[in-house]
Amino acid sequence: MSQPSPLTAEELRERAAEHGLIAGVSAPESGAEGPRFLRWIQQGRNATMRWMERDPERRFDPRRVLDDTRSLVSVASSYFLGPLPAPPDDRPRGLIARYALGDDYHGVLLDQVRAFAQSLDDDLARPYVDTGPVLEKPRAARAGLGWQGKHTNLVSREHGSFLFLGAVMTRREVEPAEPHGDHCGTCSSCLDVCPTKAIRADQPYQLDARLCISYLTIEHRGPIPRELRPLIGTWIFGCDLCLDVCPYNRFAQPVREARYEARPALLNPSLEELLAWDQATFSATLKNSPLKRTKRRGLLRNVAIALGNAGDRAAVPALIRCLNDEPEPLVRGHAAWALGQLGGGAATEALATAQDDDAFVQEEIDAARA
Ligand code: B12
Ligand code: SF4
Ligand code: SF4
Repeated sequence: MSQPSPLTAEELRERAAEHGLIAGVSAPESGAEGPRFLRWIQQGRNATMRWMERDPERRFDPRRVLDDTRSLVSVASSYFLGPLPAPPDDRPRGLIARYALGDDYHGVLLDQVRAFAQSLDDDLARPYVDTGPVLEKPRAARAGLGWQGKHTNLVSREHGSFLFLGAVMTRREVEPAEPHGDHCGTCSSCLDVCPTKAIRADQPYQLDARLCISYLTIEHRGPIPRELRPLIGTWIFGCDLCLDVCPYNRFAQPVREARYEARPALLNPSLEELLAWDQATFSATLKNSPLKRTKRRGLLRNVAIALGNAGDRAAVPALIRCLNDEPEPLVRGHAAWALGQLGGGAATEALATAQDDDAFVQEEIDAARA
């Protein structure tokens, strides 16, 4: 198979721009991210995301995937849509990370990245958006698209930090970019705002996924550790606190990608209404939405925690119904916890008489009574 001819960095950027993408290139060899990634895994900071431990070297050396790789092209696309509307009233409402308010970016962006990869005239080129063994953030930083902020996400001076990333492995030779340099300076806003200290002031640039609300509400499958629940606030899918405070987002221009526009059902959703969703409503409302990832039981688990934290006793009847009828032990157990948090006569009475055959739910009921 013939080797595709080299491409200048400028030509590459132009081709990417035709597909709505910002692009840059790094050489295939691993940089500092390789040993750092291995250390992160050794420290267990990947929580239950055990897939990251499999063949870890593949993640920082693309030649283990496509042995002829000459360039690792990093791409970025903004999903910043500007300020979000305020909640219409003071009833308990859930917070959803911006990236998940519209259509699933995996589909939207991967189509764009695939089309861009085809324009490289390398029939072996491999496009990825979260879908392959690439450390997309450090790669994008090495490719000159921005830098990894203290919250670990890629930040760009022009586009802020609400950016999706992707990558293309190619045999095309393109001159690698000059890395961008770190512009966080003495700022520590993202470290200060993190409620769980998933990124600690004394360990910036390193995230402990075990403590991150984004991990807990999206990737974590079972019960959420009890001591972390109060810190989650009303986030029901993901968390944007560390991105929201980043001063570089002040300069970000809103983009108009219709597919990332917020779905009305997901903007300030009423927690009580969400708690009443059955499987059919869940599937119909969340077609092609990132929220499907948690399945119904994971989302309702998060909704129950958010209701427990919102502190509005008007939600007690909805939580009691959930305790009695809900088919998922995971949801019943977290509803019991929420009732314990809200307290008051009706909640205390419901907990006093509640009994459950499921050991986890019964343990939660006992703990909530206490
Ligand atoms: C696993 C994963 C998660 C996990 C772990 C997050 C993490 N920080 O890695 C969880 C579920 C928590 C998560 C959360 C989120 N994620 Co996520 N996630 C991923 C995924 C699939 C893999 C990331 C990975 O490999 N992490 C491994 C760690 C070790 O990598 P790292 O953070 O870059 O770690 C480096 C630094 O710690 C550094 N380092 C270590 N020590 C030191 C010391 C110094 C001094 C320095 C400078 C650096 C340094 O070296 C490490 C190795 O390179 C990527 C997609 C991909 N394939 O890359 C998306 C991705 C990173 N996620 C993304 C997004 C949008 C999010 C959320 C914002 C979603 C949300 N709003 O809820 C949050 C952000 C939370 C946060 N503060 O990071 C985007 C980020 C885009 C961007 N602008 O950077 C990505 C790239 C998806 C995409 N294709 O767009 N995510
Ligand atoms: S996403 Fe939320 S919990 Fe995770 S590091 Fe950022 S502020 Fe902390
Ligand atoms: S909030 Fe401050 S420290 Fe955090 S990434 Fe942005 S500039 Fe860097």
